[in-house]
Amino acid sequence: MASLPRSVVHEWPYTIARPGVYKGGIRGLQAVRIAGFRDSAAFFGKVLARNGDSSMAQLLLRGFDIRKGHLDTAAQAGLIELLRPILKAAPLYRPIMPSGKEMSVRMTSAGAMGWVTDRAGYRYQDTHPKGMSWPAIPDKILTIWQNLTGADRQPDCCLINYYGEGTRMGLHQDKDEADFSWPVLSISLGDDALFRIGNTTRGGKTESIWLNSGDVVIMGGPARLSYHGIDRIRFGSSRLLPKGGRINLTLRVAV
Ligand SMILES: O=C(O)CCC(=O)C(=O)O
Repeated sequence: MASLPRSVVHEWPYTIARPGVYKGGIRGLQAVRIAGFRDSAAFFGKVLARNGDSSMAQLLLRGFDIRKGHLDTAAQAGLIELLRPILKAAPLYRPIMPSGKEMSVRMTSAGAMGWVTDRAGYRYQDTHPKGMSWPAIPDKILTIWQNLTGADRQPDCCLINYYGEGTRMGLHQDKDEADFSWPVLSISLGDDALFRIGNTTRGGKTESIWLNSGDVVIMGGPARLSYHGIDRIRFGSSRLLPKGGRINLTLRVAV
């Protein structure tokens, strides 16, 4: 296997190079190999043709199933409308890590459980730090989970992260859930974000890809506990949110 530099950034859109073999295989979709990628065993893409364009694609990067352009502009705008009352009922706040340092993103949740962090540690709890219950996860969001994961269970947490200008999220594992056999599904809305994927243990080489509005990432299987994070956003790169920035939703089966 060719060795990779310590960190590789995959730019999108890629030039499609030549047919390759996609090990996961999805019937009816053409398997293609992506140009410019050196570690052919680890990274394959499949183009889903839509009205003659190739803006939708499924990529597999270090076991993360990345659906480029899964949500069209109307679907993205629809989700933002659904989030408005949630953000009113359970406002975004800036969480504090157990170290006492503030996170740069602002956060809230929907669902029976919400993920929180403070001096007492990382955990799920059934109330917002201000005391109110979390609002319900909208059906449209649950449908995305159902369609893409086919899981028998619905998520009980939709963590909502807001990335303003200059914000980031360090490499971390999602490991506060009770059962890692359920995937985590992430939906990107708004500004582009540089998403870094590492390994299931700390350290080692990493690879990054720009996530755009409408992209969905499924983190499951052997990659469920892989380190991942957001290095930076391209503030103002999308017009989805009137004041700019990025919203990321992660659907989780917490308890
Ligand atoms: O913003 C993202 O795309 C990733 C969010 C994330 O890693 C998390 O909420 O645990």
